This record gives sequence, structure tokens and C-alpha cells, in this order.
Amino acid sequence: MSKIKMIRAREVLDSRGNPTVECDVEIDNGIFRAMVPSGASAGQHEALELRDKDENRFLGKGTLKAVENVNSIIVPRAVGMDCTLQKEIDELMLDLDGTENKDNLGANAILSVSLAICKAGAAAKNLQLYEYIGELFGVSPCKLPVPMCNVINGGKHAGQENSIQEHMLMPTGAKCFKDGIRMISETYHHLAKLLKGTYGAGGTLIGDEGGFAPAQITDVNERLQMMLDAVDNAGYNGMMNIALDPASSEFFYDGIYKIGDKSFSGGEMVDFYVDLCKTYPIASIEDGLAEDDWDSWVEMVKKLGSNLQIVGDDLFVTNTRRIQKGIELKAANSVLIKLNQIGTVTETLNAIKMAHNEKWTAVVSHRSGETEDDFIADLVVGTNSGQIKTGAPARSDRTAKYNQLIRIEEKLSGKAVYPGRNFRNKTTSPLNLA
Ligand code: 2PG
Ligand code: MG
Repeated sequence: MSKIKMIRAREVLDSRGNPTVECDVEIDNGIFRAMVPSGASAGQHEALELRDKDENRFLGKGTLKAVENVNSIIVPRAVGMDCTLQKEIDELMLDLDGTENKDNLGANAILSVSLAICKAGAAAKNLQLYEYIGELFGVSPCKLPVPMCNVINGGKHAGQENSIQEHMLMPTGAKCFKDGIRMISETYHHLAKLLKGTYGAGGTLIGDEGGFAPAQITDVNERLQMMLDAVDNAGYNGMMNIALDPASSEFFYDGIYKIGDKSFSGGEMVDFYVDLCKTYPIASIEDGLAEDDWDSWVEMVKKLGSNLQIVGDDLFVTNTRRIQKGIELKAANSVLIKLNQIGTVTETLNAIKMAHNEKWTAVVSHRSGETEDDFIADLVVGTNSGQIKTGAPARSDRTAKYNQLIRIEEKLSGKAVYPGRNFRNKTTSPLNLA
């Protein structure tokens, strides 16, 4: 039994300079801290992120109510409990909230406690965080993720309208995680040279996730070609795949998708992706269709699902009810996993479990508004999920996660498996991944 002695939340800043919730949990072993991220292109069906709406503080984005909900509602009930009772403490907070969408306490309040309790639980059991998550999830962690690294930022993350949001590189030809990240870093700097050479200094301005945000290139073909040229210049031809997150709910208006000055129906969007996949080594497309356009998702799976990873983010919002619907309809074959879309560690693990049970992949993800908290690095290894997207190989809010994965790979040493081109293989035993 390792009793929670103290829990305290406070308001701090995230990577965009917006307020967010941080929480400390104290047990005999010390104080364990977690911070909550925040999305910009957030899905409509996400659990509630509680903001104060007081225009006099942080332009309405303050989180003092969420902080107060932790300190005055959760603290009196959770202090004194055993910090290794993750499920029970998460359930207690769900009961205290009493709503489907965490409307009373706020998912940001609840998640700050859930994450900090999880870190304390690992320490109480004298385990690495990924090992402890492995215990909670029921696997023996060994799989490092193939990263999806967002090297060109568009859409809301780059102040652009009607534009594809994320253009990512996946080092599928790498031998291990550390080599993969080196390949990405080198390519990122080659891309900077190309952008600077073509567009001058303005070409290398960056967006929210640390990727370049050249306002001059609006055409997706041009962006992808430039990425492939950078891959080539770095000497990694054939060793990288491309992943896209159009975040298409952001450019969906009354049944019509708009990219730049072009308009598409759902079916035309699918054909647009079919063409892109013929031209570029695209391995994964997330939110290619809007969050409630289920029929077009089903069509996309029919046309592209056997070769392409089709990932639901705003579609599923890490919510098992929506994932279950997606499984029944065959609307995707992969789930993006964001802790703050649902609000507790336990519900997040259940969402990953549901995907894995269906032989779907689960891609663990950051938010565009991040912090120095690197919890998701341990989460992706602790669940053997095999894929993470956490931005460019630049800016500390993004590299914190990649650096923690480098440490975990070192710690796992001979046991570590990097799936590389097998990133869609759900097998978790290292022996079966040869
Ligand atoms: C996404 C995310 C993270 P945001 O759409 O997948 O890249 O963006 O956090 O703004 O929702
Ligand atoms: Mg997304």
C-alpha cells in the first residue's frame, strides 16, 4: 500500500503560451508531476476541456476552475487512497464528475490527476513508467514505436485555412528507434536547406508542432515532393514512408471539402487520396474525412484499406463507443490515441485494447499544444502499440518524447524491437517480428 499523501493542481503554460493544468501527487517515494496537453483542431466529440471563459485572464482560456475542481473536489476523496489503484481512482473521478463528457470537472482536471497517479504508481512499485503501464495493460513491453514526424505544418497549426494539416515522415527503413530519429533529424535539416534556398528565410518559419510552415507552398504535391527531395538529399531514398493528417473536419463545410480553391465531395476526396497514394510512398492517412462523414470513411476503407493505414482521430476521439461503431461499420483500420480526448489513463488503455483486439493499429499521439511532459513515450511502449506521432524532431515539447524513447530503447537493450516496415503488425512477441 502506497498512500497518496497530497495532490495539488496549478495553472501553468503550454507550448503555445496558453494556460493548462499541472498536477503533483505526493507519496512516500516523492512527488510525481503531470501536465495536460491541448488541441487546436480538436474534434467535436472530445471530452470537455474546461476553460474559465473569463476574458480578463488569458483571453478567456484560463484553467482556474479546472484547478479548483482538482483541489477542492478530487483531493478530499483521493488523498489517502493507494496510488497503485489506477482503475479505482479513475472510476472515482468519473463518479465525482457524473457526466458522459466530463462536463462538470473537466477532462483537463481529471487527466492531470490520472497521469500523476500513474507516475506515482510506477514509482511505488519500483518500476519504470512503461513497465508499470505494461502491467496495467497486460503485456510485456518490448516494442519501440515507428515515429510519424510532422515536418511540414499546415492548417490551424500554421495559421492557414483550408489546407492539409500534417505532412509526416516515418523512418520505416531504420534498424532501431534511435537510428530512425537520426534519419529524421538529418532529413529535417536538409528540408530546411531546400526551403530556405527556394523561398528565402520565410520558408523555414515553423508551426505549432515544430515542422516548417512555408506559407508559399499550398499545394500538397509540392509539399510532398519537397519532403522526398530532402529524404533523397539526406541519403535515405526508399527508407521513409509518408503519413498525412489532413484534419479534414477543419475544411468540411455543409458536406463539401475545400482545399485551397478546390472543392470535393466525400467520394472525390477518397479519389484524391487514391491518386496521392499512387504517386507518393504514403503509408497512413488520418482524418482524411470529416468526423461524422461515416459513409465516406467506409468508402475509403473499401478502396484503400488493404494497403493503407486509415486512422480515425476526430472520428473516434479515443472513445470506445465511437471506436466500436467504427469497427462495426468497417470505417477505418486504426485509432489515434490522445489521452486528453477521453480524460483518464484507464479509458485510454481500454481504447487501445479495443483497437488491438480487432487487429487494428493504435497510434499514440501528442496534441498541437504540448508541454514538457513525456508520458506518451512510456504509454506507446507500455502498450506495445508500435507507432507514435509527436511532431517534428525540433522544439523541446516534441523532442522530450523522442528523447525519452531513446532512453527506453537503451534500457530495454536486447529485448527492444523496432517494427520498421512491419509497423502494422500487431504481434507483440519479439520472436514473431523477425
Ligand atoms: C491532430 C492533432 C495533433 P490538435 O489533429 O492529430 O497533431 O492536432 O492537437 O490540434 O488536435
Ligand atoms: Mg489528427
